[in-house]
Amino acid sequence: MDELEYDRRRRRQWLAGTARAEGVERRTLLRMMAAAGVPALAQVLAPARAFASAPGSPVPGIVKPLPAEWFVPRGTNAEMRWDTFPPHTSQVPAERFFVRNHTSTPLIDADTWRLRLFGSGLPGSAVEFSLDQLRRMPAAGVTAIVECAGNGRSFYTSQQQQSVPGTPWTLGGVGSAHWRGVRLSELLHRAGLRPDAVDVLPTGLDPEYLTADGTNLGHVRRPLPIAKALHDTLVAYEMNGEPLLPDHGAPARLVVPGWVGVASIKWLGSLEVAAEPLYSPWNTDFYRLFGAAYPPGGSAPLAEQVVKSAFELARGAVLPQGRATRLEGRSWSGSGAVRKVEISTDGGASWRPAHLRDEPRADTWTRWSYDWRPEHPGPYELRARATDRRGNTQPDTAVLNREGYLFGAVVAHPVTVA
Ligand SMILES: Nc1nc2c(c(=O)[nH]1)N[C@H]1C(S)=C(S)[C@@H](COP(=O)(O)O)O[C@H]1N2
Ligand SMILES: [Mo]
Repeated sequence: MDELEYDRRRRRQWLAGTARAEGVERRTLLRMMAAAGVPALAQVLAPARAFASAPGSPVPGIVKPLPAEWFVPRGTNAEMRWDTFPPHTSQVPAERFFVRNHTSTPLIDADTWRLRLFGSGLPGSAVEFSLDQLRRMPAAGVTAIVECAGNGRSFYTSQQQQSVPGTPWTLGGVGSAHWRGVRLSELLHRAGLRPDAVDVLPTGLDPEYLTADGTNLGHVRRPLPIAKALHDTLVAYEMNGEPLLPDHGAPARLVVPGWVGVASIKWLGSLEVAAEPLYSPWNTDFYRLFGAAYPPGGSAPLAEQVVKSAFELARGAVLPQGRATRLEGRSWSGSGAVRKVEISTDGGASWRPAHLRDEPRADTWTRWSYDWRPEHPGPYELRARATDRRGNTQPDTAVLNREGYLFGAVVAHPVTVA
């Protein structure tokens, strides 16, 4: 599937007036809504109430505990700490998984919750499924990484002296888990998918999102091309064998393997299946690449994630001189299994292969280790550089884009030997 070609087609249809774009421009939206008599989204969504997290929580709006040993609070989000992550755990337990919330975690009553499918890409009126109904359908298990498009963003600034807005993630805006649920293709076929359907628009039940200047962009939602929806997208109700935690989308969320995290809409309330292309702010103003290196309208909407690597080590860690230290970490890519990982302990001058501790797989990360015996005291910069099976290698620098997405460059990791 070629997202660029798809987007060109979508844009042509948009210009021809045959695509829909609610929320893309507020005035346009209001005019369209008034003209078409479209009910406000809130009316068609299941009831949800915003949940106040425990008093004293470092991130209001997140429900689960966020101990400082596991998380770094970042605005409405919580970043996972790699330096305290157990190297022998392959998947991230739900309680340690990073959280990215545009607003706050809603607490949704699973008994009255319904997932509503509707739209011009379905034959008749809307179809609803309860959680029990989903659980009685054939279940599928999928291992997948969820990673924020902004993961690594802070390195544009700290490593490349470029200023970018948004959450200053280091490398902990990512997690891998086993998900279980119903394939989206199964649901779409049960609802009677029409052959001319092109987009599926999942909408979250969390509170509407207000930009910094107070514009209400509505509920978090992002069109997904039908090909990806049918290929490997999951409507997940379990994570690592347990019902989803509220913060990770209970009672059900999308899991869109390999793609930027925003595709994996949490607290799924509805799926609009459309025979015309759809837009939302999350595939127009956000989650495209804008900047000198990109076309004026931005790149195609972001889809696959880039290659990254992280050390399971504190930045600025002190390591012993004259003794072997086992450096550990992992690498991952949205477009295939990791092929090799190289380590540099001299600031990038020379590279040696890391030992891969896992048989690399396309659906999760690959753990690696490297035994290092520094002979001289002083400051060092460690680097890990991965290459995936498609031949994508982490570059020395990432090409700047306005929102600071997809920082895939090699990250310098300072340590001190003493
Ligand atoms: N409804 C809804 N879905 C959402 C979001 C959100 O704020 N609201 N955030 C998205 C983003 S940007 C990311 S990176 C992932 C994060 O998933 P997690 O919080 O389970 O780690 O959820 C995505 N799904
Ligand atoms: Mo994200």
